[in-house]
Amino acid sequence: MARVAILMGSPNDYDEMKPAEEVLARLSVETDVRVISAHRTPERLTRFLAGAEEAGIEVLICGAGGAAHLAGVTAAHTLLPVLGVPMQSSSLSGLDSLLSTVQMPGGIPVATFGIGRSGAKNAGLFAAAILARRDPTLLKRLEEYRAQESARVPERP
Ligand code: RP5
Repeated sequence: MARVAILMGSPNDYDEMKPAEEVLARLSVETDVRVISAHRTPERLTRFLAGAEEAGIEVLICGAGGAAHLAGVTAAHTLLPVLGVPMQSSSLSGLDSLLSTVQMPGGIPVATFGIGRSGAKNAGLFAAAILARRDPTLLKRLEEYRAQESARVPERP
């Protein structure tokens, strides 16, 4: 059963959002990956969110670009933690997506990550860290992941 939903505004966001899916797969956390746009498919978003918690979703990761509303609108519909990943848009290199995602008015929080693939990867890791608070086996896998990543860093260039 998926514990993390990874939503993105367009199929064109998938390449940038894949690291979230990949890192969670490496940690054996099941994900539900969907294309849902806050402005192009608003009913799809409300329908999905209405059933998300009951379906077992505990964290939502939302990637969108441009005037990126997906994370904010998602957060408006749920009390589950929402992690926002700004996509690297072609016109403003993702600065538009970053500001749209991060500048939520007080009251409806979106935890916003860096632009693009590293932001997606960190959002995946952060989702795992949230779940690991109540899941000792996942915490162990997260510790192993950290150790493996540290071991990959050479002492000299
Ligand atoms: C947003 O508009 C999507 O998240 C995407 O990043 C951006 C452009 O979408 P496409 O025109 O490439 O489908 O809704």
